[in-house]
Parts: sequence; structure tokens; C-alpha cells
Amino acid sequence: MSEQRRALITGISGQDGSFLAEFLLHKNYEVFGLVRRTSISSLERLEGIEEQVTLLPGDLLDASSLLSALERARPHEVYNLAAQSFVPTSWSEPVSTAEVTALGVTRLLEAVRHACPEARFYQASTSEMFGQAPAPQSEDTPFHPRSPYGVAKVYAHWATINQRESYDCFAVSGILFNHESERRGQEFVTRKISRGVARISLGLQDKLVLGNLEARRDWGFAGDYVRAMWLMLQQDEPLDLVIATGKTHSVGEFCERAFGEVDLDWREHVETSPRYRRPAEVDLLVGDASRARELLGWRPQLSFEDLVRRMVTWDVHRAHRDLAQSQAAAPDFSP
Ligand code: NAP
Ligand code: F7E
Repeated sequence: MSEQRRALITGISGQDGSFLAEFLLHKNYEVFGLVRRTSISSLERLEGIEEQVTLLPGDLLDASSLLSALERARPHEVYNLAAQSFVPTSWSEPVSTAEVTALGVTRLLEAVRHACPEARFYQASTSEMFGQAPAPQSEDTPFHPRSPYGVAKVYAHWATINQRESYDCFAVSGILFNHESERRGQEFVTRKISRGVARISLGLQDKLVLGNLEARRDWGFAGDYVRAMWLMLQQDEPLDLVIATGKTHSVGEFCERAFGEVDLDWREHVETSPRYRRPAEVDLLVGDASRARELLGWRPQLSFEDLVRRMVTWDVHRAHRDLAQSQAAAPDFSP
């Protein structure tokens, strides 16, 4: 019988980490997850699988914690999904973003080199590295990042390639375009919209205030994208690949469809404010994932329309539940 495969996921408490953990458990992996200490638990997304994964303490800021986690997990595969991933925060906290999202990757690559040099390494690169580059963007498109986050990810991308070229290890970067789900953080635009739609439809909120409605993104479903991460580590040769749907929509179009799910006209509820605009914007992202299609046989399964429906349906359900709970918990002052 062959040995059970072991994987270590950094960022397991995040959107992608939780989907990837489920995916790997399903494939019978022993799954380890690196978690940093937070004042309140951030493991909500692991509900249902928390008992099946082994959580190890660690932080990309702390090299010795990475070594300890790798020595304990002895992984065959390492997925580095941890990052300060919210683009606006990268302007308010550019140095800490670079410490985690850029230098953190060097710390982890070096820890892997010392603790488990045979392990295959996946780095979560991003379409934000393309920034201002003309669309459609492919593996051959030169990077032109437009935020401290994008700049940090370009460093991490090249650090991963350089590790591979220097030490002949299996280290790859997946250049993933935006991918979303009902587990997306509430500050990202798609989830902000689906949650806003749900609350407005229940009368809990009146307006949704957004920034640039013209920005266009290539939005896919996170569940489809973690499958691509795994596939990239199963190849004979290490290759950096673009993962995208090849379709693009504006923030306004996302609003139109999301409000349409509850039969509301988005123009009556959406306002804009300069508060949510960025010092530099990425106007148009649309990925060309033909190489991944050819080499991995990867294709997205959930369409844009189904993604929006899935997110709105989930948030409406959740808003109903929260409302019912708050009504049940309200003190009864009736005489
Ligand atoms: P996310 O939900 O923001 O999750 C980020 C994860 O990183 C969380 O588990 C967070 O832990 C962890 N983390 C942050 N700082 C850390 C540190 N110093 N040490 C250890 N862990 C730390 O992000 P996501 O959407 O799942 O994305 C996963 C990765 O893919 C990220 O690297 C992101 O930059 C990249 N990416 C995302 C997309 C996308 O559209 N989602 C596209 C391309 C690339 P806490 O729970 O403790 O905060
Ligand atoms: O913004 C516009 C905003 O914050 C999308 C991260 O996962 O994907 C994500 O980065 C667009 C931008 O994601 C609001 O200006 C308008 O043009 O949802 P977002 P992002 O910046 O594309 C990439 C691939 C990553 O790698 C990142 O880690 O929407 N927008 N109004 C708004 N954005 C937000 N957040 N809030 C608004 O009110």
C-alpha cells in the first residue's frame, strides 16, 4: 500500500484554504494547516472539517515557526495561500503587506529547502501582478502591478521561480484571477454586494455604497480554482500557469445581476463614494487560461451567473437566520 499523502496549507483559515482542505481530505490526504494566533478564532470557514485537519501554530513573519510546522507535518506538498490579501490595506499598511506577502514567501521557501526539500511547493500568485498590462493576460504578459499588494506578489512570484532555478526543486506559481464564493471576506466587492443585496431585500439596510463601478474582473468560483492548484502539483514538470475563466464583467454588471436575483433594481440602491476608490486602479482583467486547459485539462465548472446566484442565495439564507436569532434573543419587555 502506498503512503498516505500529506499536505501543509498556509492560510487554511482563508477562503481558498478552506476549499483546498476539503478538496484534499476528499482525496484522502492527511491535511495540516498553519494558523497564526488571533484574539478571536478565525476558523469559521473550517466548520465541519476542523476535527479532520491538524492545525499547527505558525506565522509567515516567524521563520522558526515555519520550520517547526514543516518538521511536524513532513508534507509531500506545501500550498502557500497565506497573505495580506486585501488590496486597499496594502496602501494603508505597505510595509507589513510586504513583510507577509513578499518576504514571508522567502521565509517559507527557505524553511522548505531545509526541512523537506523534496516537497512540492505551490505559491498563490495573482492577476494583480498584471495590473495595467493589456488584456487578455497570459503567462507571456509582462507584469505591471498597481498596488503594494501587486508589487509584493511579483516579488513572491519571482522568488518561487528563482528557488526552482537555483535548487532544482518543484516550486510553481498559479497566477489565479479573482475567484469568489460565499466564504469570501465581506470587504471584497462581490461579497459586499451579495451581503448588501440580502440585507436590503430583508429591509435591514437601505443603500449599498461602493467605489469604482467600471472596473472589470474575470470572476470565477473558488471551488474550481483550488482544483487547479492541486493539478499543478501533480504534473511531471513544474510550470507557472494562468487560471481564469476568460470572461470579464464590471462591478456594475455584478450589481445588476445580484440585485436581479431578488427582483430589485440595483440603480435604486447602489451609491458611490470616493471613500472606496483606490490610489491606482486595475481597470480590466481577463485571463487567457488556454495553457492550463491544454496541460491540466482544467476548466471552470461554475458560470458567472451561477456564482452570483450561489452567493446571493447563501447570504439571503444567512440574513434570515441572523434576523430570526436576533429576534429570539431580544428581551421581552411586554407587560
Ligand atoms: P484570504 O481569505 O484573505 O486568506 C488569507 C489567509 O492568510 C488567512 O488564512 C490568513 O489568516 C492568512 N494569513 C495572513 N497573514 C498571515 C501570516 N502573517 N501568517 C500566516 N497566515 C497568515 O485569501 P484567499 O482569498 O483565500 O486567497 C488565498 C491566497 O491566494 C492569498 O495568498 C491571495 O493573495 C491569493 N490570491 C487570491 C485570489 C482571490 O481571488 N481570492 C486570487 C489570486 C491570488 P487569518 O485567518 O489569521 O487572517
Ligand atoms: O475589488 C472595485 C475595486 O477588493 C475588485 C483579492 O483577492 O483579487 C482580489 O483583489 C474591484 C476593484 O478585489 C468597491 O476598485 C468597487 O477594482 O473585490 P476586490 P481585487 O482588488 O480585485 C485579486 C486577484 C487578488 O489577488 C486579491 O488578493 O472592485 N470596487 N467598489 C470595490 N472593491 C471593494 N473591495 N469594495 C468596494 O466598495
